[in-house]
Order: sequence, then C-alpha cells, then structure tokens
Amino acid sequence: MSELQLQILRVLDKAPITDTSVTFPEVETSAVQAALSSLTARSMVLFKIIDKESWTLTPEAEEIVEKGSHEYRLLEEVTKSLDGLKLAEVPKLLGTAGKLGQLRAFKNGWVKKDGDKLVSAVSSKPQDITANELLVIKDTGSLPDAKQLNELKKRKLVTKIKKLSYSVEKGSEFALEIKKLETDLTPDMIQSGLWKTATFKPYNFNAEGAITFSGALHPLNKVREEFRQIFFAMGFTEMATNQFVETGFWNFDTLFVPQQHPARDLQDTFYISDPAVADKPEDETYWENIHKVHEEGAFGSIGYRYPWSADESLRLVLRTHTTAVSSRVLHQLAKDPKPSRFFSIDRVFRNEAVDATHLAEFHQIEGVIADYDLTLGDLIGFMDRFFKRMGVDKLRFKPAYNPYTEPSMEIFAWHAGLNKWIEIGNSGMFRPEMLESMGLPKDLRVHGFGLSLERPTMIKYKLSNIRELVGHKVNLDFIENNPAVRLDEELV
Ligand code: FB9
Repeated sequence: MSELQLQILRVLDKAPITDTSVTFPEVETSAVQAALSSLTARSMVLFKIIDKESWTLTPEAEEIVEKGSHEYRLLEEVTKSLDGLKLAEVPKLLGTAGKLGQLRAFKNGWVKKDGDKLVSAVSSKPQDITANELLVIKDTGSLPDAKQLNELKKRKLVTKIKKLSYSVEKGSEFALEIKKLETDLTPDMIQSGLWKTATFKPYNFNAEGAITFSGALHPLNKVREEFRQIFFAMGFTEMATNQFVETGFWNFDTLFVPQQHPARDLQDTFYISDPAVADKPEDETYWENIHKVHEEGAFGSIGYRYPWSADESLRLVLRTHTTAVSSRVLHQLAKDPKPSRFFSIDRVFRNEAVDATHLAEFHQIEGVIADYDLTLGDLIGFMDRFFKRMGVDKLRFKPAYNPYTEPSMEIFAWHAGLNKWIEIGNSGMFRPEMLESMGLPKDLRVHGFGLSLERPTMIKYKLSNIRELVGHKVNLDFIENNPAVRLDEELV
C-alpha cells in the first residue's frame, strides 16, 4: 500500500474529504487518482470527480507580481524624476513594457504629458490594482470579479486550466489497514481453509482481453487470396510457379519472342551468371519446332527468318513473366489436349528503372483459357465477367502488341475516384507459332491475360508508393493492422 493511500484512510477516519486538492495541495492529481482507484477496487472508499476550472499566471504576469505592473513601474519612474520623465527615456528604463505601461498609466489617469515629458497626475500613490489581482489568482486560482478576470485574460496575463480533484467518503469495506487482495484461489488456500477469510479482488468484467500477437497476412497475400478465390470460382486450376529461374527457351523462345527482341536485353532481363546455361528440354521435336518456327517459319507462319541460336535459348534468366510457366503448362496439356483453365499469381523479375510504383520485381497474375474455336469476343466477354467479380464493370479494350498473342488488347477500367480510365491489364489470343509448335491441335485456341498484384493492392489500400507495401521501409504496424480487403467493392 502507498503512503498516500494510508493518508487518505486516516483523514477519512475523522471526516469525509470534500476536495482532495485542498486536503493534499502538493500531490499530483494523477497520484491521487491512482490511490483512489486502488482503494475503490477494494470498496474501501467511494469518490466523485470535481471538474474545476482554475486560472494560472503567464510568465509576464509572474514578473508583474514580482516587480509591479508596467503602468505602476512607469509611475514610480515619473515620480522619481522631479521635473518629469523624458518620453525618450521610457524604452531605456522599461523596455517594451514601457509602451504598455504608458497606455495603462494614461488610462488610469496616473500620468500626463508636459511637452516632451511625462509628469505625475496623482497627488498620492495609487494601488497597483493589476499586481494585486494577479497575486489573488496566484494564491487561489481565481478572481471574484469576473469582469476584471476577463480583462486580465484579454491582456494574456492568465491562462485557464482544468483542475481535476475528488470528493471522497468511506466505502463499505472501509478500514485503516489494507488487506492483501487475493487474485487467485489456490489449492493451498482451500486445503488450509485460508479461503474462508481471504479477500478476493472483484472481477473486472470491463477489462479488455490481452492482445495476443498471432501473426498477420501481408496485404499482398490478402489481395492474392481474393484473386485466387475468384479464379477457383471460375473453374481455374492453379499452376505451379515455384521455379523462378527459367531458360530463355521457356521464357522467350517458346513464346515466339525473337532472340533480338529488346525485352531480352540486359536492361530488361536479369541473366544468371552461374550456371549461365541449362540443358536442352527433353522434347526434341518441340525443340526443333521452335528452332524452325523462328528461323524459317512453320504452321502457316513465315517466322522471323534469322539464324536462331541454341546457345541463346539455353541462357538462364530470372523469369520476366509467369507466361513462361503458362508455356510449360500448355506444353504438358498438348499430351492430352482438352478445354482447360489455368492461373498463376507469383513473382516475376524485370531489370527496369524503379520508381514510386514499380520495383525490379512484381507479382504477376495470369489466366489461361484453352477451348475449341474460341474467338476474341469470348475473351472480351470473359474479361468483363472476371473484372465484374471485383466491382469493375466499365471496361474498354485497346489494340496492343505482344510477341506471343495476336490479336492483343490492353484492358482499361473507369476509375470513379480518379475520374479517369486506368490500365488494369493486358490480354490476347496465343499465336499458332506458339501453340502448334508444342503439338496442340489447330482448333484448340488459348486466351491469355495478365495484370499485377501490386497495383490493385495499392489502390485498395490507398497507397501511393510501392515501398509502403514491400521493402525495408515498410511500416510493420501497417502490415500487422491493415483492414481486411474485399475486391468485390467499387474500385475506389
Ligand atoms: O495490373 C495492372 N493494373 C491494374 C490491375 C488491377 C487493378 O485493380 C483491379 C481491378 C481491381 C488496377 C490496376 N497493370 C498491369 C496495368 C499497369 O499497372 C501497368 O503500369 C503495369 N503493368 C505490369 C507490367 O508492367 C511492366 C501491370 C503488369 C502487367 C502487365 C501485363 C501483363 C501482366 C502484368 C500481362 C499479360 C499477358 C498478356 C497476354 C497473355 C498472357 C499474359
């Protein structure tokens, strides 16, 4: 028990406490409140809050109480100088207070001007009213005359403060000693019989449960899960994307990306130095088909007609898109071709300039739909249905170019919050040079589309810089406490 708790009990033993700020003037309010809370928990006291307003002096007012008001000190200087005080002398004597002092000394009728001097206009020494009023406030925290108090407030000589204090009376369990409060009933207490006389701390049913840290899903994973559920609901199977390093063959050549395409340059692609190359794929026929379709054309295509390099094709890269995975999966599908839907959501790497919304890697979301005699209209219709599931229902499609799809379309959505069209993805029909090279039947058409995971996540969480989402500057509190996300709300 604290000394203050004992003092409170001793005072209460004689009489109720009407105001703790009077009974314990030197004790901080917070200490009084803590002592009373502890005694109340034992029902030893009851208290009520007294919410008082009181006034305190500003530093300027403290100086007036110590040295006298500006106007009074000016009168003293004028009285001291027998034939009056030169006006030019006032700032030297009283500094900035001199100007204030003159104003109030004139207003009080204490001084008057005589040429370039100030002379006394009173026959006897007046009271320093301002200093006296401030002294009363210093001692009592208030001033009976509300008009005068308001005047001092206007002169910024006093500041209002809220002063909490308490009235206290005995509680049902009042005693001059504090019994130990038991918080747990133990086997020893039961066996020894101590439980019969023990005092237990009452349950605090208002106490909040302890926060148990249980880990947290990163916002990207929350949004990723939303997309995964949409894909599953639309009949897609998830592709295995746990291989970040691909050969140029799967990342570019099988996608009919020519070996001199700028996307394959060092400033766009991360090349692995050790090991630098990989083995040829087992499917010799496929390897030769790709070689032929690039170099001389095949399957109705005139190809690119350049000397295709096997070495170039076996260089190792960090995959620049998950379309490399789609290519592997479609190559597998060629062994048993049938209508299928696949999706993937995983990291891809691009050796590009970073900025507020782009880093050297991002998570690509990709969907692939294989079916007989699909048309471009089917792709447009699917994209409408796909994005409608995330509250986006105003789409526009713009012709675009991808080496592996023809026709290709960029997808735009109307963003009501930004009041403009924003790009939300890319799509197209995979080319025969890609599909027939892997042995898929001519009439099995394949649609592909892609978007990033970071962009929708940043929009949903209203983030302006990708570094608020990933990287060493991320605010871990945001990661732990960000709200759940629902994609099927308006894209705001
Ligand atoms: O994600 C993008 N934007 C986006 C997506 C969703 C969204 O909100 C959701 C609806 C609720 C808001 C914005 N973009 C694609 C567009 C831009 O952000 C663009 O600046 C960045 N793009 C990335 C690539 O940039 C180097 C986003 C990424 C992207 C682009 C194309 C594909 C995948 C990712 C693709 C593809 C594709 C095409 C055909 C066949 C297979 C795959």
